[in-house]
Amino acid sequence: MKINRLSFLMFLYLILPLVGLSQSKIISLNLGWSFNNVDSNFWAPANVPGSIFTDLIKLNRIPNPLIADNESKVQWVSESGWCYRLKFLINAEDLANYRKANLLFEELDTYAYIFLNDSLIHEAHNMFVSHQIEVRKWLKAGKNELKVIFPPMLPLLRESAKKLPYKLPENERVFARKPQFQFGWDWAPKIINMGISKSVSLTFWNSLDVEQPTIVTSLKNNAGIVHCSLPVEVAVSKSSILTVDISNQKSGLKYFTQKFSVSSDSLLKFNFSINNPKIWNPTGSGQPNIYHLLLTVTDSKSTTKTYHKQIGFRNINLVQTPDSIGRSFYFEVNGQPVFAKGANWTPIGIFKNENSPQKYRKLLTMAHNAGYNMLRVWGGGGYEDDIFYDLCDSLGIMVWQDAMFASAMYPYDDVFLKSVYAEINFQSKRLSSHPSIALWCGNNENYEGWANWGWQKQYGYSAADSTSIWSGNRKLFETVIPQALKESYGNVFFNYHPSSPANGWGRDTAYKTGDVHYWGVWWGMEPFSSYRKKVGRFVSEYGFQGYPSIMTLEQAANQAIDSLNQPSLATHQKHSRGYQTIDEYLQRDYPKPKSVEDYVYISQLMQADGMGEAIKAHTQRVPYCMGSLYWQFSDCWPSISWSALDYFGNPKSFYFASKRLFKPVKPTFMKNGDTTEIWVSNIGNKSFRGTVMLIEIEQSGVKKIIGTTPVSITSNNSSVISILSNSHIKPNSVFAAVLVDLQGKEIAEEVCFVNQPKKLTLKKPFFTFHIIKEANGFTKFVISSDVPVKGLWLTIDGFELSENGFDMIPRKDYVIDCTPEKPNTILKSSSIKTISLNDVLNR
Ligand code: BMA
Repeated sequence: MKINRLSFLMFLYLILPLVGLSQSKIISLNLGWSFNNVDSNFWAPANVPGSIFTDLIKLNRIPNPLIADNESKVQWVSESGWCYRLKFLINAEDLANYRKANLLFEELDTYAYIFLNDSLIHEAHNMFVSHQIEVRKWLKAGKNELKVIFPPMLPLLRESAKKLPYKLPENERVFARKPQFQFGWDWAPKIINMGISKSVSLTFWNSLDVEQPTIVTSLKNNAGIVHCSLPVEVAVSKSSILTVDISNQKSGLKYFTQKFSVSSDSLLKFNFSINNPKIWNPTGSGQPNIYHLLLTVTDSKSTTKTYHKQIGFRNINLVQTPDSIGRSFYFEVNGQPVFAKGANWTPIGIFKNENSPQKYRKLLTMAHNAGYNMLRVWGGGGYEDDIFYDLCDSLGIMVWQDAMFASAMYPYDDVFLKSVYAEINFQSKRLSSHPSIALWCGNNENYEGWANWGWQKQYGYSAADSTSIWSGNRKLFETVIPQALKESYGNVFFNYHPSSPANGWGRDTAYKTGDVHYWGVWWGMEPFSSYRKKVGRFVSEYGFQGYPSIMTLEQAANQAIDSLNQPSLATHQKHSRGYQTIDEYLQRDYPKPKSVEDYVYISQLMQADGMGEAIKAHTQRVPYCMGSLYWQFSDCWPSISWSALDYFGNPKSFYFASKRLFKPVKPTFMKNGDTTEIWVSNIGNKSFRGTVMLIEIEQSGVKKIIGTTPVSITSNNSSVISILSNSHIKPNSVFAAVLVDLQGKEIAEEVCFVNQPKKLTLKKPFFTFHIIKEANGFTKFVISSDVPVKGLWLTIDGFELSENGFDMIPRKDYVIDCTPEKPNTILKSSSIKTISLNDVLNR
């Protein structure tokens, strides 16, 4: 039947207003804001979502604090009060047609008074929750005005601190429920943000509203059935019959459908099962299978609300079983123990509004490409944006989620505890459906600090103060937070660890029981070889700094780099002994660099070698040790820090070392007294059989196979397969171990330069390049060298490389994938720059 176009349009014209009225209407209130300093009157345009700092930078009222030594010039901002204002129109029909109006601030940073048409409608004091306010009664037809007043942040926090009879460690910052690193950290500037940090909207509705639903699932081991529990909060204006449908958004398959009669705002609970779903696995254990659930709630007047949730099904148990040594600490995923490999995740930028989805995607893809299966969202940052968890779900990266408390003791009065309860409840409802969430942890290093950092003496606590602070904090981390989590998870099991680490690294038990943050290297100035002695059951932090590239240093300093000590750069090193620590370690083992470029190169090589020792030691000790999360994945500003990727996402040499050393199966060398052992470690989920070829290499490039050892190694196991006695080793010896599988395919290799880097006498290499163009625009290039090379660093402007910073066996082809940053970039041999330890030693 052919429908006359005009009559169809007329039909729509008649029917749409009716349909429209019963549905809700959402108005974005992100545009048109202006702001001023409460002590002046300079109303200027503001950005929402945004921050007072980014608005002031845009107006040239403050210099960009990420650059040079500008940080000190912007501190007044958080000492001042600010006001954000929006004038907006509401049409009379909307007021006539809708009975309810919800104003939603998805996030406010942090203390704020909200006025609508001069009435105070809400007070905010926690950045980690959203704010939803029913505002129908304050709205009027025509012009309306929304005002958000941010009182001076620092004075307010000082006032809170003064109310206590004693000082809490870290003083003001612990009172603010906002990212703690903003108060300055040993890798972050002090920039205490304020502002409307996420979107604002107004929703008009009449008969039906549904709270963002939360879903928790539990996977039973024995049957292929998943039990799902989906509590849904619905608001209805009068008695209604609701139809609820839960289906797979992609396939349309219905999991649940039922009619409910509700008379007032209610919490509806649905329990349903899904048969034989494909389970979610972390990287290295199988596919990270994801389901897309669609919830549809419809009332008798055909008002419909739909929500989409990405979910996955898996069992993750943190196994902490007492044993003859102490207590284990490992994750069992879908019944299999999994070696957790990855990093600590810190905020990726100072200003949240500038953290683009592209940046999240780039960083998390790099974590995935390096084979990581776990990231720890560290407690001094923030609960991450949804995109972070969505990507972790789909990339197979488990998330260790800290609650946002770090390296201090916190208030524990009723108002504070109530605010934390609401925060954890809000965040866990938001996150509990993500299959990637493996663990909730109460805080970072608070317990370690209380036990070992001398706060009691430093702050002069009486015995009564100490008892009160400690029991108050235990209540916070051992009762309030787990209770709030329990409310979100219902009967579904979740893992909870009150504080990371379980014990401080100065104590022997730290290496026998629970997780450890091992900082003897760096903070304790112990040699890198200590990593071999200080292996814990799960090493959730360890790290060593490396300089970022010269380009990043120039961006930090906003000028050319003549010296690493120049003041415009020095403020980007936030560790009080950072420069000296790098230098002292460098002098121990590495040749003295003669230029800034060589210094940067050597510092990265040292970071890769040093932290590489840690990963080797952790993986050699599997299954005693079942986790290795290094400190820290990336940076929040251009800086000199422990990161593997700099602020712009450029990898340091250590990133590539971690990629090689976190391979499921690999050979490694380890000096042990008078011998050098060759290990094969299997941190993967399958048994492995193959062969290790041991090669002796001369400085001239001559190489000979001196041993071939068959290898058979089960999952999560490691053993010494061969031993070189030091009497056979000459100071300048170079060895390589190459692991091949039964099909003869090369799996991994390691080159061992027996002597300290500064004592090596390596020859200047001659490289041969060969470029292979692929049809899809990607390029590979093959590089080989005439002599053994240590730490080859390649720079090719405009390309991302799959491998870098590696050692080379002479006359062997190394194939590197090059991905152009912009399409149609042509790779030429002349644009490939190289530097190696061989070069530095021969300057
Ligand atoms: C760790 C972290 C951070 C700190 C890092 C480097 O223990 O928890 O507090 O930035 O050390 O010092």
